[in-house]
Parts: sequence; C-alpha cells; structure tokens
Amino acid sequence: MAKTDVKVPDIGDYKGVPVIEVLVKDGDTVEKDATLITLESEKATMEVPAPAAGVVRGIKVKVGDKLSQGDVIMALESEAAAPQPLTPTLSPQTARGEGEKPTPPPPPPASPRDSGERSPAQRAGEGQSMAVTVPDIGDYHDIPVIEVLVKDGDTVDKDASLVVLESEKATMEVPAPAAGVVRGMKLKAGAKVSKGTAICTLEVAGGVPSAAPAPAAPSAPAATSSAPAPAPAAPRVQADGAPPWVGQAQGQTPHASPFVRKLAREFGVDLSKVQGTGLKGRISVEDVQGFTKKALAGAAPATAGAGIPQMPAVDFSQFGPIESKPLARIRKISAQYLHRAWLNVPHVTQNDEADITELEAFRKAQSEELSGKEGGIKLTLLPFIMKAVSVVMKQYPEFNSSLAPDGESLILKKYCNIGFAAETENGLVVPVVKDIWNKGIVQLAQDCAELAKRARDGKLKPDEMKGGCFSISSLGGIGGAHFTPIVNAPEVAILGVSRAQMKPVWDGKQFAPRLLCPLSLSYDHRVIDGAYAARFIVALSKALADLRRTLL
Ligand code: CAO
Repeated sequence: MAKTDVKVPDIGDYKGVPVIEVLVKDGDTVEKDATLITLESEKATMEVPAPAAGVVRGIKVKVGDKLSQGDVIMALESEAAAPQPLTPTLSPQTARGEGEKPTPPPPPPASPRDSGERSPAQRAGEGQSMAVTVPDIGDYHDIPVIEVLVKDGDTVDKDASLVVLESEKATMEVPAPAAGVVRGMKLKAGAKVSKGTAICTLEVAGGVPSAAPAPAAPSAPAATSSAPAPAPAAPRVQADGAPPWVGQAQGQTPHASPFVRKLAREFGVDLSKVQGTGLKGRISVEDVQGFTKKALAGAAPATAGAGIPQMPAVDFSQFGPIESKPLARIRKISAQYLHRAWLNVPHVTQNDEADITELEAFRKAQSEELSGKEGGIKLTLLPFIMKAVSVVMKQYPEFNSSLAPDGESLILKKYCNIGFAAETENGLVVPVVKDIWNKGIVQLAQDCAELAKRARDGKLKPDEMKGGCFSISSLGGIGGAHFTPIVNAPEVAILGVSRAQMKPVWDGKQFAPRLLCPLSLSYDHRVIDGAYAARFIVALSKALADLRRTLL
C-alpha cells in the first residue's frame, strides 16, 4: 500500500481559495477521478478529483479553509504504485486531456488596447457586429451545451452569460465579449461544441468596442495577441486570470458545481427551484437530495413531471415564429400549487344551475341603495354566494375539513374562512375572507372589494392568503358556462361560478324566464362522496334561489 499526499493542484494565480465542499471522509474508498473537495473563488468553482483509486486517510481540510497551490488536502492509500504528484495531474482532468501536463496559468486577459492588436473578429466587428464563438476550452471536444441563456433579439451586457457548457467535470459559462444585441443564435441545449464553434453574432452599437476582451487562451497563449483565427469570446472565468477548468461562474444560473448539476439532471430536479444552503446560496449535494426527498414525499412542489413521464421539449421555432415570455413570479408559484393539487387530489366536478332571479333583483336594488351612500359599496354576487356557501358548509361539515397528512383522519374546522380567486396582471391569487359565519353580506362585500384591490395592487399580506377552508372561483363577471376548478388543497372543495343567463324554465304550467347561474363544485373524492356533494350543491342552489333559507 502506497500512501501519497493529495495536494491542491495548479490553480493559476489564485491564492487562499475557500473550500466549499468536502465530499469524502476518512476511510472512504474512492475511484480515480472521484471528486474529493470543491474550491470556489469569487468567480469560479473547481472540483479536485482523486489522482488514483484508493482509500482516503487523514483529511486535513474542512469547509471554509482557504487553500493555495501545493497545500495538502489529504492522503490517499492506494494499492497501485503511488499516484503521480497531484499538481500536474489534477487540473488537466477537468479541462484538458487526462494525464496531460497542464499548461501554465494563463496570462491575464489582454485587451486589444493593451496589446495594440485586435483580433480578426474584432476587426470584422467594426462595422456593427461580431461573431461569437466557443473559446479555447483546452483539449475538450464535443462538449454538450446544457443551457442557452439568450435568444435572438436579446440585449445583453458585456460579460452576460450566453451559453453554459458542461463536460464530465466542469461547467463553463461563455460570456458576451461586449454589450450588444444577440443575432442568429446557432446553438440549442444538447448541441455539442468545440473550440471555435459559432455561437451567435453580436450586434454592437457603434461598432465593436475596443475594450472587448481578447481571447486569453491558456493552452495557446500566443492566441491572445497574434493568432490568425477569429477571436472567440473569452470565457468568463478567464477574466480574472483563472484557468479554464473552473467553469461555473456566478450569474443568472443556479450556483452549483458540475457534480451537483449532473446529479440534479439525473434526479430530474430543476435547480432553479432548489434553495441553496451553501456559501452565497450555493446548491450542495445535500440540497438536491433534500429537495428530491421532499418532492417524493409530496411535501414540496414536484419538479415538472416528477413521477410521471416528462413532456418532450419541442422546438416550436421549427414551425413558425415564436417569442419566449418569462413567467411572472406569482404565476410560477400558482403553477406549482395547482399542479400539486391536480396530482394529489382525485377530483370530481358536480354541476348545477341555481335560480338567482330573485337574488339578482334584491342584489341590484341593495347595490343601488348602498352605492349611493358615502363611501359607496358595490354589491356583487360574490359575497352572496360566499355567505350561502358558508351556511351550507355548516350543514355539510365534511366540506369544511382537511384530510390529515397520514390519511387516517379528517380534521373538521369549527371556523369558516373562504378564499376567492382573484385575477391580477401577474397571475392568480387567492385572498381569504375570514370569519364568514359572523359577517353580514355588506361586510363580506367590503372585505372582498378590499382584498381584490390589494391583490391587484400586489399588496396582499401573506396572512391574507392563509387559513382558507373552501374557495370560490367566480368567472361570472366574464362569461362562459360550467368549468372544472381545481381544489385548493388541503381544502377539499372549490366552487366555480359562471355567468348567469336568462333561460326559459318550466314551472309546471308554462315556461318562465329565470336567471340561472351555472355552479361547478369540484371536490376531493377521498373525503367527499358523490351523493354528499350532490346534496351540497342542491342545498346551495336552493339557498341562492331563496336567501331566506340561510337564516334557518
Ligand atoms: N353572473 C352574472 N353576472 C355576474 C356574475 C355572475 N355569476 N358574477 C359577477 N357578475 C357581474 C357583477 O355583478 C358585475 O356586474 P355590474 O358591474 O353590472 O354590477 C360584473 O359582473 C363584474 O363583477 P366582478 O367580477 O368585478 O366582481 P365579482 O365580485 O363578481 O368578482 C373577483 C370579483 C375578484 C372574483 C373577480 O374580479 C375576478 O378576479 N374574477 C376572476 C377569477 C378567476 O380568475 N377565476 C379563475 C380561477 S381558476 O383559473
């Protein structure tokens, strides 16, 4: 058994780089190339792999320690001949050919102004645009593009990340060499690229700025000033002199090491949804594992498609022009809630039509009277329906319940709060009107109006969206007939209200014009039986047909 110290390899000009992950412990048996620790500078991340298979002995570093080239990390006990000294073997494996001797740390990037030289690409760009190509990435070929962060027409700042490449061991963002507008994006996720592969064209206002970075190519330093090949965008990580294997720069993408990204992909986890607990919000292996566990337990929003076959990604641009519009934050959150409820709750929707002819006449008369008063109140149908629902919930208490998380019991609520779906510019929110049993219609109308306004102004407090027992989704102000609302779990039912219409109704002797309001009651069939739901909706329709019933 040979015991060899594993040392920090050549990390260019970097000194005192913090350890952000120690991925092994004493006694662990590791394969050659298994990641031992991760270092992270301000701009870049590097995984230090095992130079040979062996058993880890005497780890000398911990998270937070600051390391420089040559610092001893641990010892490795291996059966084979002692592994090669680490400095020359570690750094190549993440960016260069395995076992190849590394090139010296790159010189600081030289700007054309500094060197007095400009690359052909920059000269070509003097008109208006410059070609952006994959920079020098050592001996790596055919590296997959894992993310394309911009699209045609996007205006980008200098150094904004354009695409993310990922090899087995390293992730690298290719930044824009200058501020400009992206044209002719040639890559999509999954494409394989090598040095010089065209990425896009950058339309630079007023021509290519002279300060656009020249390529700092560590494995071909001569290219910095006089290479005849078109100048690629310098990888972001070289901007402060770091070597190219340190790929993951901090930017718009989730902050995680290549290993974590790979793990996330294997688990089908969308890293943008994972809360990183590491330094500067960095996502660790544990974060991904924790997220996956929660998703499997149903305690966290599932990843899109978790547990069910994923929808294939379709490039719609092949069929015609498209535009990509980022989702508003509220829409993203409600999408997760709705998807979770849809997947967890076995839904049934029961429809009915309530005769609200008299109720409407009463509502209009009262509304006119009240709106004439100072601080006038507009009486819409919603508070009447809310009140009627609350009364019927008392008669059918299982509608005012939630299933216990273990599925063994029902939690019956002795209070009545009802949420209502409110449409806002940014998406759907559900403010909750509290204590309905103890409020009159006018008070409910005021509560609804105030909450709806705050929802639209984006001023709802978290408390105002909590504690609901039942929800109402009213599309009556818009139109349409029945629909199938999604239960706002852990509530067990939701009422969809559509636009009332005057219809001929047979009264036993003749057809009479009656105002009928379509009701759609979706419920959780684990808690509520169809017959119980039918009784609920019939009772509700009767209560709306004659509000005096709610007094009984
Ligand atoms: N039938 C006929 N008319 C109706 C009606 C119905 N069922 N419901 C409302 N109306 C009338 C109102 O009486 C009002 O008429 P007047 O202006 O003549 O008085 C008009 O339609 C507009 O009402 P409103 O929608 O502004 O008020 P509301 O209290 O009924 O609803 C709110 C408030 C917040 C629920 C509503 O504005 C809203 O956002 N609705 C959308 C909810 C939604 O998106 N649901 C879908 C969720 S699932 O994706």
